[in-house]
Amino acid sequence: MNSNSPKKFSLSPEKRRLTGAEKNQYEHDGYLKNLPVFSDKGVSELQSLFEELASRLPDNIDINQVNMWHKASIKFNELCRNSTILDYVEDLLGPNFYQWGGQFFTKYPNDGSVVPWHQDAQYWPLSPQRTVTVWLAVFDSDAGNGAMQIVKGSHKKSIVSHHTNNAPHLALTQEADADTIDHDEIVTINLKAGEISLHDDGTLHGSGANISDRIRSGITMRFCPTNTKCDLDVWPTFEAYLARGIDTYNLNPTGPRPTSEMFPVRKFQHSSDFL
Ligand SMILES: O=C(O)CCC(=O)C(=O)O
Repeated sequence: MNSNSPKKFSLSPEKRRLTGAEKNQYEHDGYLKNLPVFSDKGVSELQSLFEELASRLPDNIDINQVNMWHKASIKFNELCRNSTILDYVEDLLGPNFYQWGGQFFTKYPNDGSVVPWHQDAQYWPLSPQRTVTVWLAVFDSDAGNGAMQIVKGSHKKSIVSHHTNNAPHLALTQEADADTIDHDEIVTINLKAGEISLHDDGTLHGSGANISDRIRSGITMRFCPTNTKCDLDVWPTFEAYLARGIDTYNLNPTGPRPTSEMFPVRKFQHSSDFL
């Protein structure tokens, strides 16, 4: 390891590949949860990374409003190249895929923030719509501290009606209309720190407020098969970061791995902002 190589996080001895039944469940329900990635030691390392990166942000930057950490930080980028995470993603997407997003979704105790119900594919200009989101729990996440929730099977329906909601406590402005949520199918994505969930970009999801005295933070990593093209008229700063395999399609601009430890200051920054 040369001095520029970031440290690798310690993996859970229970890490594995997805079973056929899990792949079928993902296809049928639009999500999987409780997949092991990091050991207890790895969780401590992960939490230290969170503290380090969060403390790098100036006070006026909301950690939930920046989403390109994989372009800014060598350590974050390396975390997203973790072989166990990529194995799980490969089991769903096949051998060739890239990453385009890397973000924290953090709720400090009683900070009141809420993620409204939404479908990611509703506002992502990607075609075909096949992004898999990895949600990595930095701390335990459960109903008590505002864990993510999903509507099982909602990815099988078409995109539902959304409206704009600019309420300040919402982490996103796109919100699915209330009557599109089937409350009988809601599943809480409770995760132990160091575990991941995976969800389809058509799956309705959101999360309530953290009313506990415990922090809740997860890292999302967005992965697409290499035949996915972004509409650059909508997202001109989009860049594909090949995560595994080869890209024979070359449909998108690509970004270089970061070479230093920087931090994003707004959404959708281009890699050249971090050089
Ligand atoms: O962390 C959450 O509660 C929501 C995450 C989310 O909206 C996403 O992964 O797209």
